[in-house]
Formats: sequence, C-alpha cells, structure tokens
Amino acid sequence: MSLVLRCASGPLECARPVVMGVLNLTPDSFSDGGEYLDPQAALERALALAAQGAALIDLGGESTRPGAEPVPLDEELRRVIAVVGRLRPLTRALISIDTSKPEVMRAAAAAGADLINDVYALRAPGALAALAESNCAVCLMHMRGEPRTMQQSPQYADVIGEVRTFLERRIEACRAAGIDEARIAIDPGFGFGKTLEHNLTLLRRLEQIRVAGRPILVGLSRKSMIGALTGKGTPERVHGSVAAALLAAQNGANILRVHDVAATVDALQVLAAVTDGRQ
Ligand code: HH2
Repeated sequence: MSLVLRCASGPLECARPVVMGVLNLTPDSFSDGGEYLDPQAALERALALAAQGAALIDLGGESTRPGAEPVPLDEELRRVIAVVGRLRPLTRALISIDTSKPEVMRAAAAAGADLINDVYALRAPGALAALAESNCAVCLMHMRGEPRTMQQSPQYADVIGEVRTFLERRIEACRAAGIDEARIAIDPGFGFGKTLEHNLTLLRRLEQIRVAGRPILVGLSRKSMIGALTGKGTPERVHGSVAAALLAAQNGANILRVHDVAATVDALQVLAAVTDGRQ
C-alpha cells in the first residue's frame, strides 16, 4: 500500500508509520513548556529529534493544553519564524508548524515550512486561503470547543461518527478552497474535547475515522489519558505513551506525534519486523 502526503519540499511516504517529534517554543506547554524558548536550544533539540529518527519536527508557539490562554500574533511569530528559517537549511526532516493563525501559516510557508498542523482544522477566518496559497500540506484535527473550555464534560452520541463527519466536512472545505486532497492528513484530536472513554473508543476504532484514504496523524504522547491509565505524572508517561503509539500504529495511524522520539522509533521497528517480516 502506498500512502503519501504531499508536503512543500516533497512527498512523505507514510504507509509504514513515521514519527513527528514535538518541539514547543512556549513557556506553558504541558510537557516541555519553557525548555526551548531560546532559539539556539530549540535548534539543537530539533536536530537531536531528527537524528533520533523523526521524519517531521512539529514546532509550536502556542500551547493548546486544556485551559491554555491564546497567544498574541506578534509573540507567536517571534517564537516560531526565526527558528524555522534557521532550521530549514540544517535538516532534511520535514518542518511542521502547529498554528491556527493565517499570518503565521503564511510566514512559516515563506520561511520553508512543509506542513501546517492546525488543531482548528483551518476554521479561523483566512486560514483556508493562506493554506491554499502555499505549497504546504495540512493536518486537519478534530476538536470539540476550544482549548480554554474543551474538557468541560464533553458529550457525543457517537464519537466515531461525529469525528468522521467533521473531518469529511473540513476536507470538503479544503477542496472548495483549491487545496488538493494529496496535501491533507487527518487527526481525531485525542484529548481535545474528549473523555478517557471517547479517547479509548477512537484508539480502538481508529481506522473507521479514515476519510478519503488520507493519512491519519495521532497525538497521544504524555497526554492526561496516559496519566489516567498509569497514575503517572507528565515526565513519567514515556512507557505508557510508547505503548499507545504502538497500538495506534497497529490500528492504522500513519504519523505519530510524540515527545519521546527515540523510544517510539525503536518500538515501531519491532512492530515493522513483526508485521512485514522486515528486520
Ligand atoms: N496535541 C497537542 C498539540 N498539537 N496537534 C495534532 N495534530 N494532534 C494532537 O493531538 C496535538 C496537536 C497537545 O500537545 P503538546 O503540543 O505537547 O502540548 P501543548 O499544546 O501544551 O503545547
């Protein structure tokens, strides 16, 4: 099976799952907040993640953890764009930008970004047009509500059906804006307006949210669902996160967004050896 995501600097083949390393350039992200605010520290971390086997590096200038406050445009641009420009010539890893703001999308595309990872699925005014003008791929993520309030007792009659319908509609909106389907990945948005039970249902039945045969990206790494299942605090969620990533890969995920790249790459190698006889 071939499964390709067309990114700005070339195609990403992801039928065999690949890893996206998380790098938050924020003071308040739930897992690595405050560690990479200095651009030099961020660059070194990005190169380390690539060396550990990340096919993509996801740079974010705004936390989306439950309860997070929005970041002003100037501040997000300042945090992200200089790092993209400096990182571009130093690595062949694809550069993803975690943003919902059209101005950041445009500036990131001009600085050499490959993919826009938007937890609002291009619903902000002007976001569809900004993406359409670029050559970037996009990840469309499902979120119920907004980060400040999304975990206040979310309810679904049918979580799989509702996530799937949302993703179908956002792909349709992309098509109407002139964004080729080959540039689209989809994400059920673990923890974004979902209870533990919703997250487990999505993980169990992941393949059922695949719309139009597009690659599925999942972010489970160190999230509170791993904490709820293991009783561990954020830095101690590595083992649980690797297990979740592996299960997601077995159930259809193509891109795994993780903080612990080396551990996840090792686990995927074991999975690949078992599933395709490759060593
Ligand atoms: N999760 C987070 C951020 N961005 N993007 C996608 N596509 N899918 C996800 O599940 C996802 C995401 C939250 O994690 P993190 O970036 O580690 O924390 P914070 O939002 O606090 O910066």
